[in-house]
Order: sequence, then C-alpha cells, then structure tokens
Amino acid sequence: MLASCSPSMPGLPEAEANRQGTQLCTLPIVLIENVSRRDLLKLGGAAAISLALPRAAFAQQAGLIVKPLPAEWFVDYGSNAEMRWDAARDQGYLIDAARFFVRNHTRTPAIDPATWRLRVFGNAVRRPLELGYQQLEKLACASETAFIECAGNGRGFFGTQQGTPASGTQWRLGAVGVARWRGVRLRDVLERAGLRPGAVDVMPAGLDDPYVSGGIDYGHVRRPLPIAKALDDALIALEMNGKELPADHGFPARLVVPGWVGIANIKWLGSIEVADCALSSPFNTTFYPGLSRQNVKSAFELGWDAQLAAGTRTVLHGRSWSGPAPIRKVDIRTAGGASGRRARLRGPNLRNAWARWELPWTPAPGRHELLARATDRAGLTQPDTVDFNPAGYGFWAVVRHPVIAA
Ligand SMILES: Nc1nc2c(c(=O)[nH]1)N[C@H]1C(S)=C(S)[C@@H](COP(=O)(O)O)O[C@H]1N2
Ligand SMILES: [Mo]
Repeated sequence: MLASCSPSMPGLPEAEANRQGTQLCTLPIVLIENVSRRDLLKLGGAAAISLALPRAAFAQQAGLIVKPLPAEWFVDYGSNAEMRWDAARDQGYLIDAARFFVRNHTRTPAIDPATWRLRVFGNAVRRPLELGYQQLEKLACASETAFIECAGNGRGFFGTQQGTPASGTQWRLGAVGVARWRGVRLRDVLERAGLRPGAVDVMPAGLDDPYVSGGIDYGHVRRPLPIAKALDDALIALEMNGKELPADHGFPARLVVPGWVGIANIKWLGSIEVADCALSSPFNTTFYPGLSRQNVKSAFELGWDAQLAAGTRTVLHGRSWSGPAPIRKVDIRTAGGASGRRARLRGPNLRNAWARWELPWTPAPGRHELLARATDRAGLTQPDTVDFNPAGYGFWAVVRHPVIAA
C-alpha cells in the first residue's frame, strides 16, 4: 500500500488569460504565451483560422447517443452501440467515426468549446492550470493510432459459449475500434502544471452526468491512471481520424490511453487531478477492478450466421489486436478440426492497434464454425476458455463464429 494522503480539493484555479498565439505547437510555451493579440493580427490569415472554434459537435443536442445508428452498422443498446463486424469489411485500417462503437455510462453531453476548460490540479502539481480549447489546440502536435476497446467486449460469450451468462451489455466482439487520435501529450500538460517528482496517480474525470445505478450515485466517470503510463503515451485527443472529436466520442477532448481498457479513455474530459498518493474511484474498484492492458483477441469481418456460397472460393477477412504487443500470427480453423491454417497478415500491424488478415476458403454446404486464434509478439495466445467473472470483463477466448454455406 502507498502512504495515505489527502488529495487536494478541486478548488478552481484562476482561468489563464485567453491568450492567442500561432498554431505552431513546436514553439516554446513561453513564446506562445507572449504573443499578444496585436502580434496575432499582424500574422494575418493563418491566425484568423486558429480563432475559429469547432462547433459541429456542440450543435448536436445531448442524447443517449447523438449520431445516427443505422441497423446495418450497429446493434443499438440505447446508451451503447455495438459495431457490426461485417460493417468493418469495407473499412481501411481505421474505423470511421460514424461506424465506431459507443459506450456511454449515461448520455452524450453537449459541451460548448467556447466556455469549456480543462482543469489540472492536485497536490502533485505546483501550478494548477485551466486550459481552453484554443490553448490546447496550439499544443496539439502528437498523435496515436490506437484501439479503444470496452473491458466488456465479448461479454455475451460467457453465456453463449461457456454457459454462464455475465450481467451487463451482451456485446459480441464489436465493442472495439481503431482510430487515429491527435492532440496533446498528457505529459506536456502535466509538465506545464509543474509536475512534482512525487506524483503517483492521475485522475481524469468526465463532464457527462454522474453515473447512477441501483440507486447509488457513483459520481462522474473517472478513473486513476499510474503516473508512469500518464507520462508515457497517454494523449489528450482533440481529433479522431483527422476531424474534431464527434460528440459521442468525447468532444471537445478525451483521454486516449493506448492499449488499455476502454474505461481508461475518459471522454468529455473536464479535469485531471495529480496526486502524490494512490487515488481511487468506483471505476477502478466497484467496476473494472485491476484492469489495465487488454488481452489479445480476434474477429472475423462477417455477420453472425453469415451466408456464404457453398463450393465457391471465398476469402475470409478479419482483424486481431492485443494490448501488450503487435500480432505475431493468426491461426484459423474452419471445421472444428484440430489443424489450423495460418492467415496472411496484410497492411500495418501497429502496437496498440490491430493487424488485418485474410485466408481463402471454399466452404462445403452446411453450417460451420470459424475460429481465429491470435498470438501476439509478447507470446500471448488466445485460450479456448477464460475464467468466469460476474461482470463479464476480459473475454479473450477464441470465439466460435457461425456461418452457413448454401
Ligand atoms: N466520461 C466518460 N468517459 C468514458 C465513458 C463514459 O461513460 N463517460 N465510457 C468509457 C468506456 S466504458 C468505454 S469502453 C469507452 C468507449 O469509448 P467510445 O464510446 O468512444 O467508443 O469510453 C470510456 N470513457
Ligand atoms: Mo467500457
């Protein structure tokens, strides 16, 4: 156990003056801050562009989920929406924001970027900060291609495949997606706030409604992150696949914690506490306890009970991903037989994202189960079964995917 501590109260630091500068994030911060509004106007057109705030995501009303959820792309669970894997078939390495799964504990809020502030505070920073959207935008020069995957992805298979249903959204494998996230390194913001050497934990918190379940108010969605991960590759993302974040995915800013469970990637980021002791919240104790990196998994880009043409050569496509390392190999079984065939990996195979693969197959008439088993470069291989847990987290066993050839 770490020493007990009394995390600082979330007192509101003075808002920093709404300084304007050039959009060059490589400038030393001091320089950016000293550019006066008059200097800015002298800079002309480019500066004028940097004054415009994105409004599209804010224009949408708050709602359980605000983007359209066409039935060919999503299974609609109300505040959650699962991506249909056959809808990934025509996607490139990245999944479009329009098709990306959504997991909301409450509902998507409408946040005005003109008044929104990100507060950084706590007993492990010397200079509590408030940063506005435009200030963050000027610092936004980092990006990560990373999956976001719900800890409950695959939960439905505890019941359908292992005979012991777990409670919660009965996802198949579509609570995952890879996107390119662009924004500001969390470490840059922490350093700007005068990070103290004794910092232990960082607690990002969302601005969506407090989460109430079974009559208990668990407060805002928030989850501590160890300082080592915070200083490594965590990103405060303002963009998803080259466009401003959509409302459902965290506009104006979300945390991206590459390789980790979905809940680490706090959306609608409002504050970040930095403490010199271990922090906790219901989102690392009651829910998602002990979860950090996601295990290795695989999915076929096929619908459930997909219809294939019997006796005709087809190409099976899919993707595999893993928190610890890129994918080393994927073995496919098509008939329940013992021998697998090695799929061909194609295209990028990035750490914290996924590898796409393919394998030709000529199905005989009848029902088949397709099994894809991936191994990552850290040596982690998908097992046949996983131990049950009542919340149904971390299902990473090989999934038996039914198809019908006629
Ligand atoms: N503020 C906030 N952040 C959140 C959540 C939430 O409900 N509120 N859900 C978390 C969970 S459980 C997951 S799996 C991911 C889902 O991200 P997405 O909806 O962009 O796909 O966001 C995480 N961040
Ligand atoms: Mo999640």
